[in-house]
Amino acid sequence: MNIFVLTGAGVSAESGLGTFRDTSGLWTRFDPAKLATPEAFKRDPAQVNAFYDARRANLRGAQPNAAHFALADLQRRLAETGGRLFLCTQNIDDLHERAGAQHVVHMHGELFKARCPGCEAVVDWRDDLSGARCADCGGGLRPHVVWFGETPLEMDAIYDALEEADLFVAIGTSGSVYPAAGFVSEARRAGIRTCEINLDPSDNARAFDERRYGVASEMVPAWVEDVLGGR
Ligand code: BV8
Ligand code: ZN
Repeated sequence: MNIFVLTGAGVSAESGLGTFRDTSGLWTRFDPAKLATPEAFKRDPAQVNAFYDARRANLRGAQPNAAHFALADLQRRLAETGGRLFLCTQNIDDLHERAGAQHVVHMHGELFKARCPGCEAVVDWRDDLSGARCADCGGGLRPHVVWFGETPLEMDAIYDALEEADLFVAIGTSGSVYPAAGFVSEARRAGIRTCEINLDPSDNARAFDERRYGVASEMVPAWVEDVLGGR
């Protein structure tokens, strides 16, 4: 069986990383228009870098939770039976990888990477980014993160994997950011079964055939057992 899983900030919420639109969500304390756009970075790189430096420090102290481990386990067990889990995340944390998941597709980039706008070099970066220079061309580095108005990464691979899936599952996402929020409609158009696992109904909940509500650390391990048990 080929399963396409899309995760959002809700899967990392119980690991202590902020979500975006919940009551205490990041975007309720910071205005994304001010921080997560190329214009914001151009206008005030120090402020944008400080925002990501704070999140990078938070991530260094965070641990994967049971939902991350269950998805890594699902990927291993599907591969053993000739199936595949395509794990696409909107998150820029590395908790899926730290839980053992492979080939994670970070469509919105990665917090522990930096990019040089000058020569497009992408480097691992776990510390503060403010004032950092590119080793190749000396240009100022930016977070390797996809901001609003920028093109998400690996879209061709994502749409190919969607076409080949038998099941599309969205976990811990509000369904409010495109093109990720549109994946469920693509899946339905391709006649693929869809399932939403979330704390509460997302903006596009009605598009899903099956919906399971609760915290990811409980819901995802239970769902993995169901989907592998063939129930
Ligand atoms: C693009 C990286 C063109 C930065 C992010 C009108 C219509 C359609 C599109 C647009 C439009 N107007 C503007 C657009 C485009 C725009 C967009 O969608 N804007 C929105 C606001 C309308 N999109 C873009 O600009 C994208 N680029 O469109 O390029 C294109 C299109 C197609 C093909 C090629 C080119 C780029 C968007 C990327 C922006 N970058 N992140 C950073 O992280 O700082 S987006 C940001 O929101 C986050 O990264 C996150 O990934 C994303 C989505 O948020 P969620 O992950 O869903 O998080 P949220 O807090 O919203 O929800 C959490 C959910 O978890 C909640 O439902 C909650 O109930 C649940 N939850 C909480 N706790 C738990 C839980 N669930 C389970 N257990 C728990 N414990
Ligand atoms: Zn460079």
